[in-house]
Amino acid sequence: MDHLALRDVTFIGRLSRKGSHAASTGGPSGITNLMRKHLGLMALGLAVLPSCQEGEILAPDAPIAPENEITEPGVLASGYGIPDAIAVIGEEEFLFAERSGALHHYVGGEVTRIAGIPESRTVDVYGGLLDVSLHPDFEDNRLVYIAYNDAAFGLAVARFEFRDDRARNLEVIYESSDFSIGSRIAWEDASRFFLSFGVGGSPYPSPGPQDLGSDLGKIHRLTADGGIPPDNPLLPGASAPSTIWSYGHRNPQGLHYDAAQQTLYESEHGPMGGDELNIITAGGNYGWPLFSYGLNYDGTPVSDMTEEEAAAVSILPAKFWGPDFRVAPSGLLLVENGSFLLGALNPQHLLRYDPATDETEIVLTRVGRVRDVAQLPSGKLLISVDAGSPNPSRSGRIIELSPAGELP
Ligand SMILES: [Ca+2]
Repeated sequence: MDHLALRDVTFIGRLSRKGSHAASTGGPSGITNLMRKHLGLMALGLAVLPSCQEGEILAPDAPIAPENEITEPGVLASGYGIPDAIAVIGEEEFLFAERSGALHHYVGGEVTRIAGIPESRTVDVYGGLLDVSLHPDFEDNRLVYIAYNDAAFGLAVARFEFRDDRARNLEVIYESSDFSIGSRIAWEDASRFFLSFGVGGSPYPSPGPQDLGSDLGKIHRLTADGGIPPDNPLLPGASAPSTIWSYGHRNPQGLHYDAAQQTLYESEHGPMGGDELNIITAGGNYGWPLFSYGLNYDGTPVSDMTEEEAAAVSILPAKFWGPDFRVAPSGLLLVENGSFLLGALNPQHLLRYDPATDETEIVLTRVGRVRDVAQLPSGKLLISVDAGSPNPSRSGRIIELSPAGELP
Protein backbone atom coordinates (compact mmCIF):
# COMPACT_ATOMS: atom_id res chain seq x y z
CA MET A 1 0.00 0.00 0.00
CA ASP A 2 1.32 3.48 -0.77
CA HIS A 3 1.70 6.09 1.92
CA LEU A 4 -1.12 8.27 0.66
CA ALA A 5 -3.54 5.39 0.94
CA LEU A 6 -2.37 4.53 4.43
CA ARG A 7 -2.81 8.11 5.64
CA ASP A 8 -6.26 8.14 4.15
CA VAL A 9 -7.16 4.97 6.01
CA THR A 10 -5.82 6.26 9.32
CA PHE A 11 -7.71 9.53 9.03
CA ILE A 12 -10.98 7.84 8.26
CA GLY A 13 -10.41 5.48 11.16
CA ARG A 14 -10.34 8.42 13.56
CA LEU A 15 -13.51 9.90 12.16
CA SER A 16 -15.13 6.52 12.41
CA ARG A 17 -14.60 6.12 16.11
CA LYS A 18 -16.39 9.37 16.81
CA GLY A 19 -19.26 8.47 14.57
CA SER A 20 -19.64 5.00 15.99
CA HIS A 21 -19.67 6.26 19.56
CA ALA A 22 -22.56 8.57 18.71
CA ALA A 23 -24.35 5.70 17.00
CA SER A 24 -23.94 3.46 20.04
CA THR A 25 -26.07 5.72 22.20
CA GLY A 26 -28.96 5.58 19.78
CA GLY A 27 -29.75 1.87 19.92
CA PRO A 28 -33.14 0.51 20.98
CA SER A 29 -32.68 0.10 24.73
CA GLY A 30 -35.63 -2.28 24.95
CA ILE A 31 -33.85 -4.82 22.82
CA THR A 32 -30.59 -4.27 24.64
CA ASN A 33 -32.31 -4.87 27.96
CA LEU A 34 -33.93 -8.01 26.66
CA MET A 35 -30.55 -9.20 25.48
CA ARG A 36 -29.02 -8.55 28.88
CA LYS A 37 -31.71 -10.66 30.42
CA HIS A 38 -31.22 -13.48 27.98
CA LEU A 39 -27.50 -13.47 27.66
CA GLY A 40 -26.01 -11.94 30.79
CA LEU A 41 -22.38 -11.08 30.28
CA MET A 42 -22.53 -11.74 26.58
CA ALA A 43 -25.10 -9.01 26.20
CA LEU A 44 -22.91 -6.63 28.17
CA GLY A 45 -20.18 -7.35 25.67
CA LEU A 46 -22.59 -6.60 22.84
CA ALA A 47 -23.78 -3.41 24.46
CA VAL A 48 -20.33 -1.91 24.01
CA LEU A 49 -19.76 -3.44 20.60
CA PRO A 50 -20.94 -0.46 18.58
CA SER A 51 -17.61 1.11 19.54
CA CYS A 52 -15.95 -1.63 17.52
CA GLN A 53 -14.71 -1.33 14.00
CA GLU A 54 -17.95 -1.82 12.15
CA GLY A 55 -19.81 1.38 12.90
CA GLU A 56 -19.09 4.72 11.34
CA ILE A 57 -21.17 7.55 9.93
CA LEU A 58 -19.56 10.32 7.95
CA ALA A 59 -20.75 13.63 6.54
CA PRO A 60 -24.41 13.80 5.53
CA ASP A 61 -25.31 14.09 1.89
CA ALA A 62 -28.53 14.63 -0.07
CA PRO A 63 -30.69 11.51 0.07
CA ILE A 64 -30.49 9.26 -2.96
CA ALA A 65 -33.66 7.35 -3.75
CA PRO A 66 -33.10 3.62 -4.40
CA GLU A 67 -34.66 3.99 -7.85
CA ASN A 68 -31.93 6.51 -8.70
CA GLU A 69 -29.17 4.44 -7.13
CA ILE A 70 -30.04 1.61 -9.49
CA THR A 71 -28.92 3.71 -12.45
CA GLU A 72 -25.42 4.10 -11.02
CA PRO A 73 -22.63 2.13 -12.67
CA GLY A 74 -22.70 -1.50 -11.56
CA VAL A 75 -25.62 -1.25 -9.12
CA LEU A 76 -27.84 -4.29 -9.72
CA ALA A 77 -30.16 -3.93 -6.72
CA SER A 78 -30.66 -1.21 -4.10
CA GLY A 79 -32.99 -0.11 -1.35
CA TYR A 80 -31.81 -2.59 1.29
CA GLY A 81 -30.36 -2.45 4.81
CA ILE A 82 -27.30 -4.57 5.59
CA PRO A 83 -26.89 -7.13 2.80
CA ASP A 84 -24.53 -9.44 4.63
CA ALA A 85 -24.11 -12.27 2.15
CA ILE A 86 -24.38 -13.25 -1.52
CA ALA A 87 -24.69 -16.76 -2.99
CA VAL A 88 -24.23 -16.99 -6.75
CA ILE A 89 -26.49 -19.33 -8.72
CA GLY A 90 -25.53 -18.29 -12.27
CA GLU A 91 -24.29 -15.37 -14.35
CA GLU A 92 -27.50 -13.36 -13.91
CA GLU A 93 -28.86 -15.05 -10.82
CA PHE A 94 -27.98 -14.97 -7.12
CA LEU A 95 -29.42 -14.91 -3.63
CA PHE A 96 -28.62 -12.24 -1.08
CA ALA A 97 -29.37 -12.06 2.63
CA GLU A 98 -30.11 -9.00 4.73
CA ARG A 99 -29.25 -8.90 8.43
CA SER A 100 -32.89 -8.01 9.09
CA GLY A 101 -33.83 -11.56 8.06
CA ALA A 102 -34.94 -11.08 4.46
CA LEU A 103 -33.58 -13.41 1.82
CA HIS A 104 -33.83 -12.20 -1.78
CA HIS A 105 -33.60 -13.81 -5.20
CA TYR A 106 -32.11 -11.79 -8.05
CA VAL A 107 -32.70 -12.95 -11.63
CA GLY A 108 -31.80 -10.74 -14.60
CA GLY A 109 -32.68 -7.46 -12.91
CA GLU A 110 -35.74 -8.61 -10.95
CA VAL A 111 -35.61 -9.14 -7.19
CA THR A 112 -38.11 -11.29 -5.29
CA ARG A 113 -38.23 -11.83 -1.55
CA ILE A 114 -38.12 -15.54 -0.72
CA ALA A 115 -41.06 -16.74 1.37
CA GLY A 116 -40.87 -19.12 4.31
CA ILE A 117 -37.60 -17.90 5.87
CA PRO A 118 -37.57 -18.15 9.69
CA GLU A 119 -37.39 -15.02 11.82
CA SER A 120 -33.92 -13.60 12.56
CA ARG A 121 -33.04 -11.46 15.57
CA THR A 122 -30.56 -8.61 15.60
CA VAL A 123 -29.22 -6.42 18.40
CA ASP A 124 -28.63 -3.00 16.92
CA VAL A 125 -26.83 -3.92 13.71
CA TYR A 126 -25.41 -7.16 15.10
CA GLY A 127 -26.57 -10.68 14.45
CA GLY A 128 -29.63 -11.39 12.34
CA LEU A 129 -29.39 -13.33 9.09
CA LEU A 130 -25.65 -13.71 8.58
CA ASP A 131 -25.00 -16.00 5.65
CA VAL A 132 -26.61 -17.83 2.74
CA SER A 133 -24.83 -20.66 0.97
CA LEU A 134 -25.71 -23.13 -1.78
CA HIS A 135 -25.11 -26.84 -1.24
CA PRO A 136 -22.36 -27.95 -3.69
CA ASP A 137 -24.99 -30.07 -5.53
CA PHE A 138 -27.52 -27.23 -5.63
CA GLU A 139 -28.19 -27.70 -9.34
CA ASP A 140 -29.59 -31.16 -8.61
CA ASN A 141 -31.00 -30.87 -5.07
CA ARG A 142 -31.86 -27.12 -4.87
CA LEU A 143 -30.63 -27.06 -1.24
CA VAL A 144 -29.85 -23.68 0.32
CA TYR A 145 -28.32 -23.20 3.79
CA ILE A 146 -28.72 -20.11 5.97
CA ALA A 147 -26.97 -19.11 9.23
CA TYR A 148 -28.97 -16.77 11.46
CA ASN A 149 -29.69 -15.78 15.04
CA ASP A 150 -33.11 -17.23 15.76
CA ALA A 151 -36.05 -16.02 17.83
CA ALA A 152 -34.27 -17.23 21.01
CA PHE A 153 -31.11 -15.19 20.09
CA GLY A 154 -29.08 -18.32 19.38
CA LEU A 155 -27.18 -19.13 16.19
CA ALA A 156 -29.04 -21.57 13.96
CA VAL A 157 -28.40 -23.16 10.58
CA ALA A 158 -31.40 -24.12 8.48
CA ARG A 159 -31.57 -25.73 5.07
CA PHE A 160 -34.41 -25.84 2.61
CA GLU A 161 -35.26 -26.68 -0.96
CA PHE A 162 -35.42 -23.50 -3.00
CA ARG A 163 -38.33 -23.79 -5.43
CA ASP A 164 -40.65 -21.12 -6.89
CA ASP A 165 -39.16 -18.42 -4.64
CA ARG A 166 -40.19 -20.37 -1.54
CA ALA A 167 -38.25 -22.19 1.16
CA ARG A 168 -39.72 -25.69 1.06
CA ASN A 169 -39.15 -28.54 3.51
CA LEU A 170 -37.12 -26.27 5.78
CA GLU A 171 -35.21 -28.03 8.56
CA VAL A 172 -33.15 -26.47 11.35
CA ILE A 173 -30.02 -28.64 11.39
CA TYR A 174 -27.90 -26.73 13.94
CA GLU A 175 -28.99 -24.73 16.98
CA SER A 176 -26.89 -23.05 19.64
CA SER A 177 -28.05 -21.19 22.73
CA ASP A 178 -25.34 -18.56 22.08
CA PHE A 179 -25.62 -15.44 19.94
CA SER A 180 -23.20 -15.01 17.03
CA ILE A 181 -22.24 -11.55 15.81
CA GLY A 182 -20.66 -12.97 12.66
CA SER A 183 -21.03 -16.33 10.94
CA ARG A 184 -20.09 -17.77 7.59
CA ILE A 185 -20.67 -21.12 5.93
CA ALA A 186 -17.99 -22.66 3.67
CA TRP A 187 -18.31 -26.08 2.05
CA GLU A 188 -15.47 -28.58 2.22
CA ASP A 189 -17.32 -30.98 -0.10
CA ALA A 190 -20.91 -32.12 -0.65
CA SER A 191 -21.03 -33.85 2.73
CA ARG A 192 -19.35 -31.39 5.11
CA PHE A 193 -19.26 -27.65 5.77
CA PHE A 194 -17.54 -25.20 8.09
CA LEU A 195 -19.47 -22.68 10.19
CA SER A 196 -17.80 -19.75 11.93
CA PHE A 197 -19.21 -18.45 15.21
CA GLY A 198 -18.30 -14.90 16.22
CA VAL A 199 -17.99 -13.22 19.58
CA GLY A 200 -17.23 -9.61 20.49
CA GLY A 201 -15.79 -8.95 23.89
CA SER A 202 -14.47 -5.52 24.74
CA PRO A 203 -13.29 -4.28 27.11
CA TYR A 204 -13.48 -7.61 28.92
CA PRO A 205 -12.90 -10.42 26.44
CA SER A 206 -15.23 -13.35 26.83
CA PRO A 207 -13.49 -16.58 27.84
CA GLY A 208 -15.83 -18.39 25.40
CA PRO A 209 -13.36 -18.82 22.54
CA GLN A 210 -10.95 -20.78 24.78
CA ASP A 211 -13.75 -22.76 26.44
CA LEU A 212 -14.16 -26.04 24.56
CA GLY A 213 -17.61 -26.44 26.12
CA SER A 214 -18.83 -23.21 24.51
CA ASP A 215 -19.89 -22.70 20.89
CA LEU A 216 -18.55 -19.13 20.85
CA GLY A 217 -15.39 -18.08 19.05
CA LYS A 218 -15.07 -21.33 17.12
CA ILE A 219 -15.07 -22.71 13.64
CA HIS A 220 -17.38 -25.69 13.63
CA ARG A 221 -17.38 -28.48 11.06
CA LEU A 222 -20.69 -30.19 10.43
CA THR A 223 -22.07 -32.82 8.10
CA ALA A 224 -24.55 -31.64 5.48
CA ASP A 225 -27.29 -32.92 7.83
CA GLY A 226 -25.90 -30.98 10.82
CA GLY A 227 -24.20 -33.93 12.49
CA ILE A 228 -20.66 -34.32 13.84
CA PRO A 229 -18.24 -35.68 11.23
CA PRO A 230 -16.46 -38.68 12.83
CA ASP A 231 -13.07 -37.35 11.73
CA ASN A 232 -13.44 -34.04 13.58
CA PRO A 233 -10.52 -33.45 15.96
CA LEU A 234 -10.38 -34.84 19.47
CA LEU A 235 -9.81 -31.72 21.54
CA PRO A 236 -7.94 -31.52 24.87
CA GLY A 237 -9.97 -33.11 27.66
CA ALA A 238 -12.61 -34.58 25.32
CA SER A 239 -13.41 -38.26 24.86
CA ALA A 240 -15.14 -37.85 21.50
CA PRO A 241 -15.11 -35.36 18.62
CA SER A 242 -17.51 -32.42 18.79
CA THR A 243 -18.59 -29.93 16.15
CA ILE A 244 -15.50 -27.82 16.98
CA TRP A 245 -12.86 -27.75 14.24
CA SER A 246 -10.76 -24.88 15.64
CA TYR A 247 -11.03 -22.42 18.53
CA GLY A 248 -9.72 -19.15 19.95
CA HIS A 249 -11.42 -17.04 17.28
CA ARG A 250 -12.93 -13.62 17.84
CA ASN A 251 -15.27 -12.50 15.09
CA PRO A 252 -14.76 -14.47 11.86
CA GLN A 253 -16.76 -12.80 9.10
CA GLY A 254 -14.75 -14.24 6.24
CA LEU A 255 -14.41 -17.94 5.42
CA HIS A 256 -13.16 -19.47 2.19
CA TYR A 257 -12.42 -23.12 1.46
CA ASP A 258 -10.00 -23.70 -1.38
CA ALA A 259 -10.71 -27.21 -2.69
CA ALA A 260 -7.60 -27.29 -4.90
CA GLN A 261 -5.25 -26.78 -1.93
CA GLN A 262 -7.68 -28.37 0.56
CA THR A 263 -7.15 -25.31 2.71
CA LEU A 264 -9.57 -23.32 4.84
CA TYR A 265 -8.90 -19.60 5.06
CA GLU A 266 -10.56 -17.36 7.63
CA SER A 267 -10.55 -13.64 8.35
CA GLU A 268 -11.58 -12.23 11.70
CA HIS A 269 -11.98 -8.92 13.46
CA GLY A 270 -9.50 -8.14 16.18
CA PRO A 271 -10.51 -5.59 18.82
CA MET A 272 -8.94 -2.16 18.06
CA GLY A 273 -6.63 -3.38 15.31
CA GLY A 274 -5.40 -6.96 15.28
CA ASP A 275 -7.54 -8.08 12.35
CA GLU A 276 -6.32 -11.44 11.09
CA LEU A 277 -6.16 -13.77 8.11
CA ASN A 278 -5.70 -17.33 9.34
CA ILE A 279 -5.04 -20.69 7.72
CA ILE A 280 -7.23 -23.04 9.69
CA THR A 281 -6.05 -26.48 10.77
CA ALA A 282 -7.99 -29.15 12.66
CA GLY A 283 -7.90 -28.68 16.43
CA GLY A 284 -5.97 -25.42 16.18
CA ASN A 285 -6.12 -22.75 18.89
CA TYR A 286 -6.05 -19.32 17.21
CA GLY A 287 -5.32 -17.46 20.39
CA TRP A 288 -8.20 -15.09 21.22
CA PRO A 289 -8.29 -13.67 23.87
CA LEU A 290 -4.94 -14.99 25.11
CA PHE A 291 -3.09 -12.81 22.61
CA SER A 292 -3.82 -10.18 19.96
CA TYR A 293 -1.89 -7.72 17.81
CA GLY A 294 -4.71 -5.26 18.53
CA LEU A 295 -5.65 -3.34 21.67
CA ASN A 296 -8.77 -3.21 23.80
CA TYR A 297 -11.01 -0.26 22.91
CA ASP A 298 -9.78 1.64 25.95
CA GLY A 299 -6.23 1.38 24.54
CA THR A 300 -4.98 -1.20 27.04
CA PRO A 301 -3.26 -4.40 25.88
CA VAL A 302 -5.43 -7.50 25.44
CA SER A 303 -2.87 -9.49 27.46
CA ASP A 304 0.72 -9.39 28.68
CA MET A 305 1.65 -12.32 26.49
CA THR A 306 4.52 -11.80 24.07
CA GLU A 307 4.38 -12.95 20.47
CA GLU A 308 6.85 -15.72 21.30
CA GLU A 309 4.75 -16.92 24.23
CA ALA A 310 1.63 -16.79 22.08
CA ALA A 311 3.30 -18.85 19.35
CA ALA A 312 4.04 -21.57 21.92
CA VAL A 313 0.37 -22.01 22.88
CA SER A 314 -1.54 -20.94 19.76
CA ILE A 315 -1.35 -20.55 16.00
CA LEU A 316 -0.40 -17.02 14.98
CA PRO A 317 -2.21 -15.44 12.04
CA ALA A 318 -0.85 -15.86 8.51
CA LYS A 319 -1.36 -12.10 8.24
CA PHE A 320 -2.42 -9.39 10.66
CA TRP A 321 -3.26 -5.73 10.30
CA GLY A 322 -2.23 -3.69 13.36
CA PRO A 323 -3.90 -0.73 15.06
CA ASP A 324 -2.47 1.61 12.37
CA PHE A 325 -4.78 0.04 9.76
CA ARG A 326 -8.07 -1.10 11.21
CA VAL A 327 -9.68 -3.20 8.53
CA ALA A 328 -12.67 -4.97 10.15
CA PRO A 329 -12.68 -7.61 7.40
CA SER A 330 -15.93 -8.99 6.02
CA GLY A 331 -16.25 -11.47 3.18
CA LEU A 332 -13.25 -13.39 1.88
CA LEU A 333 -12.73 -14.63 -1.66
CA LEU A 334 -9.64 -16.29 -3.06
CA VAL A 335 -9.20 -15.23 -6.67
CA GLU A 336 -7.20 -16.77 -9.50
CA ASN A 337 -3.79 -15.24 -8.91
CA GLY A 338 -3.71 -16.43 -5.29
CA SER A 339 -4.74 -13.14 -3.76
CA PHE A 340 -7.77 -12.46 -1.58
CA LEU A 341 -10.51 -9.91 -2.00
CA LEU A 342 -12.14 -8.70 1.18
CA GLY A 343 -14.35 -5.91 2.40
CA ALA A 344 -12.95 -3.44 4.93
CA LEU A 345 -15.89 -2.26 7.06
CA ASN A 346 -13.95 0.36 8.94
CA PRO A 347 -12.33 2.37 6.10
CA GLN A 348 -15.10 1.27 3.68
CA HIS A 349 -12.82 -0.03 0.95
CA LEU A 350 -12.67 -3.18 -1.13
CA LEU A 351 -9.20 -4.60 -0.49
CA ARG A 352 -6.95 -7.10 -2.18
CA TYR A 353 -4.34 -8.92 -0.11
CA ASP A 354 -1.59 -10.80 -1.92
CA PRO A 355 0.16 -13.38 0.33
CA ALA A 356 3.05 -13.67 -2.16
CA THR A 357 4.06 -10.04 -1.66
CA ASP A 358 2.33 -9.36 1.68
CA GLU A 359 0.80 -6.26 0.11
CA THR A 360 -2.64 -4.91 0.93
CA GLU A 361 -4.01 -2.84 -1.92
CA ILE A 362 -7.14 -0.69 -2.03
CA VAL A 363 -9.14 -1.87 -5.06
CA LEU A 364 -12.12 0.45 -4.54
CA THR A 365 -11.71 3.47 -2.30
CA ARG A 366 -14.59 4.46 0.00
CA VAL A 367 -17.14 2.37 -1.88
CA GLY A 368 -18.97 1.73 1.40
CA ARG A 369 -19.03 -1.05 3.98
CA VAL A 370 -18.48 -4.13 1.82
CA ARG A 371 -20.01 -7.13 3.59
CA ASP A 372 -19.46 -9.86 1.04
CA VAL A 373 -17.56 -10.54 -2.16
CA ALA A 374 -18.67 -13.20 -4.64
CA GLN A 375 -17.68 -14.26 -8.13
CA LEU A 376 -19.89 -14.91 -11.13
CA PRO A 377 -19.09 -17.75 -13.58
CA SER A 378 -17.66 -15.16 -16.02
CA GLY A 379 -15.15 -13.99 -13.41
CA LYS A 380 -16.99 -10.73 -12.76
CA LEU A 381 -17.45 -9.88 -9.09
CA LEU A 382 -20.38 -8.95 -6.91
CA ILE A 383 -20.09 -6.97 -3.70
CA SER A 384 -22.79 -6.17 -1.16
CA VAL A 385 -22.61 -2.78 0.55
CA ASP A 386 -24.37 -1.49 3.68
CA ALA A 387 -26.99 1.20 3.84
CA GLY A 388 -25.59 4.42 5.30
CA SER A 389 -22.21 3.95 3.65
CA PRO A 390 -20.15 5.67 2.45
CA ASN A 391 -22.63 8.34 3.59
CA PRO A 392 -26.01 8.28 5.35
CA SER A 393 -28.05 8.90 2.20
CA ARG A 394 -27.19 5.52 0.68
CA SER A 395 -29.25 2.35 0.84
CA GLY A 396 -27.85 -1.18 0.96
CA ARG A 397 -27.00 -2.44 -2.52
CA ILE A 398 -25.44 -5.09 -4.69
CA ILE A 399 -22.79 -3.90 -7.15
CA GLU A 400 -21.29 -5.77 -10.10
CA LEU A 401 -17.59 -5.22 -10.79
CA SER A 402 -15.14 -6.33 -13.47
CA PRO A 403 -12.96 -9.38 -12.66
CA ALA A 404 -10.27 -6.88 -11.58
CA GLY A 405 -12.67 -5.21 -9.16
CA GLU A 406 -13.35 -2.06 -11.19
CA LEU A 407 -16.68 -0.31 -11.45
CA PRO A 408 -18.12 -0.63 -14.99
CA1 LIG B 1 -5.65 -15.02 16.52
